[in-house]
Amino acid sequence: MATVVLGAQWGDEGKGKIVDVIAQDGIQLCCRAQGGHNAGHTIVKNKTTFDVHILPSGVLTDGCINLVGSGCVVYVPGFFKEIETLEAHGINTKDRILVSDRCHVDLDLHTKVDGLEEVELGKGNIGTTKKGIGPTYSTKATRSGIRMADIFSKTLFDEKLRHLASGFKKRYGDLLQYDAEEEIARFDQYRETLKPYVVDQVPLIESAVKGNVKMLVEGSQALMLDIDNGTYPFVTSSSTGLGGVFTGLHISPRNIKETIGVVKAYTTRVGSGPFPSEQLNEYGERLQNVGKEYGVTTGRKRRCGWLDLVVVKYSNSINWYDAINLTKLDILDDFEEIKVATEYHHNGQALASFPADLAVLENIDVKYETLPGWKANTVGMRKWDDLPENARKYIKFIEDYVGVRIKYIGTGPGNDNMIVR
Ligand code: 2SA
Ligand code: GDP
Ligand code: MG
Repeated sequence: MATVVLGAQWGDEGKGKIVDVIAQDGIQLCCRAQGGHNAGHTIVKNKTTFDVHILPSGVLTDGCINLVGSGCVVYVPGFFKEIETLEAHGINTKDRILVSDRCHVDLDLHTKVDGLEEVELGKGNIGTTKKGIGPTYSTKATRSGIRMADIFSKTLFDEKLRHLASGFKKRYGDLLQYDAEEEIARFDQYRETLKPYVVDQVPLIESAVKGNVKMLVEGSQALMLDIDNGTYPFVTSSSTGLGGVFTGLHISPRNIKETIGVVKAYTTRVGSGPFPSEQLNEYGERLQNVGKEYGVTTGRKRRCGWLDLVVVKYSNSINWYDAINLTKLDILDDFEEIKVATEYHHNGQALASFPADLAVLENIDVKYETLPGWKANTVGMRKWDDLPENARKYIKFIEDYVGVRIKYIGTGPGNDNMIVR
């Protein structure tokens, strides 16, 4: 049976931490189903901070096998670099990391194209991580992409890569500063080293399911960045919601024991696009500073605002969470009052749900409830009863509004800074 962890807002809710916490409970196989090295998941263990990007966070749990599933895109140099960094920090990764042969390969070519696409969009740019994610999923969808399995046939790989490069050259001309032969030569180096990692995940997952292996699925990015359900086009290019688990890993819905939605106690977003509860004022700045809200992959400042329950409810309508992990509660410790967005109004009418139309979204009036702060230190708390009364009220307010139990409450970055109810 599998536990699934999914981001419920615009990402960086703290998925890495909860994955690490749950992995301690005898998880044998930890999988990523989508995304690439655009992700940045932070785990703080014994006061040491680790960041993972393409590898599942289960890599930090002894004995846990980690699979980069078919729905992911893999930037091979980054994959090796991550392994190297972990090894340098004393993490033994040997025989614990697998990559599906169906993953698409994110090439330097895709990275260059990502940059050019953003330049072309000008002011309307997406604010991507510039890791080649969009172009890799694009070439996957147009059926010209290269899969991990293709790497092992040099003739096929070289031919596909040259074909792909010449297509983009036609599109971008001299703006595309890229040498296909250089990238081909790099893959000549990777070919043998990659071999032990690459597997056919179909029989692997089938036998894991049949053998009752304890599985954990780590979502990356979040529902509001989902290619179908997010704030399109200001989204990433993969299925970040529950649907992506099935296309990326082919488990059955019956194999899911619990789906956990990770919700930050306020809201952040990195990159462009709509953000109704954003606070472009001292509150936003305070959340950014106190919450140390910087991108783990790009170092960009994250935009900050109040918790938006319209967003969380919408994401629950799509992902059907069994439980919520509310994170970073401690960041609100010093606020006199805390606002929570509860309704969007458009032309004087309350909207039934998060709207698809960005033009509507631009003209909404966000309604807030104001709750009293608790003005007390909750850092490191591990018991529900120790929380200040107003903090408990804040949590219950969210629980009642969304209709999902808040089972885990984050009170600090460390993996032991957690209340389990
Ligand atoms: P992309 O690069 O094509 O996936 O970008 C498209 C949008 O998706 C957003 N995105 C993210 N949002 C939050 N966190 C992400 N990971 C890093 C982190 C981000 C960073 O953990 O901090 O370091 O900047 C992530 N990855 C993609 C992206 O900002 C675009 O809005
Ligand atoms: P992810 O992409 O969802 O895994 O989240 P990130 O790692 O990008 O960002 C979450 C940040 O918040 C990381 O720096 C975590 O160490 C930190 N964090 C997670 N949970 C908590 C919490 O409950 N309190 C505090 N203060 N920090 C937390
Ligand atoms: Mg992140």
